[in-house]
Amino acid sequence: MFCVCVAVLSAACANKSDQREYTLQGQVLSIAPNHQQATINHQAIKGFMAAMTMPYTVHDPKQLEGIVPGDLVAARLIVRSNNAYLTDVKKVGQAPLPAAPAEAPTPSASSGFELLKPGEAVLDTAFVDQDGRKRSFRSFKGTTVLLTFIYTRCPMPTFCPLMDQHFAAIQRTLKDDAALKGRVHLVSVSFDPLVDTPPVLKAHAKRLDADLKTWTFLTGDRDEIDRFASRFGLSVARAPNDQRDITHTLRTAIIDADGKLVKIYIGNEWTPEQALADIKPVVGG
Ligand SMILES: [Cu+2]
Repeated sequence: MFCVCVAVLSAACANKSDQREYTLQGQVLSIAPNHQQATINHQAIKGFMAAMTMPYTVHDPKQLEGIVPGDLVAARLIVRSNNAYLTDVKKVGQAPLPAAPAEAPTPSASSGFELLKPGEAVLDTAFVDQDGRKRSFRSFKGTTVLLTFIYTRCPMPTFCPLMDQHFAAIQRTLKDDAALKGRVHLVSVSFDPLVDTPPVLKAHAKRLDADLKTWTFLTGDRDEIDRFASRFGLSVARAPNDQRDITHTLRTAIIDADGKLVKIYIGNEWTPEQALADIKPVVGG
């Protein structure tokens, strides 16, 4: 009888096992106009992530009521396999805001990096793939490319890991779609090449069950990657005292078989279904 009780108990625990909870402490740098997101410069979260500046969502805008930039807050960070949000946000103090902008400025013409426009050719760039082979971006010509930017250590399920999951879902669809099979290539570029070496990317690809004939992971020279990525509007900021502390945005792009930009998705709001629907006419045309 005792054994049965234990079994029931552990089953109940297993149900919640994909949810983790952490305490987040930091300073609010900005709050989105809809009060559903706050960018917080937070301390290291033991066992989860390094100190960094990241946007965090709340499910209920009331959570951010009365909170203003500069406030020091403590909150509970709930992390699920494909979701993360803050709850119980409490103001615990106040401090002057840092002078530097929270996010790297979006590249503008003045920084020398013009944003690519649809129809423009994507600049050729030299990369190295997960097998350590040199790979120029031009080598993907002849296939429609869905490109995204990630780093393998990214701790936020709603950021890089979500892009990986979306690409994995698209890869599964491509396999079964007669019209798209062999005509679309997935490319994930790491903007953390110091850590994401070819063997690291290869292991990452394996975890994602990536078919390397359809999905390529690229790394390379950090400055070249930054230059390449900034043309898509991606911003990556690395802490001056710790280059591994990365704050970044997300960009995913469709590039046609001639190497010309078709479309850029901003952030993590796009879906695999949407991307596939947008890719179809590009491949067909
Ligand atoms: Cu990330």
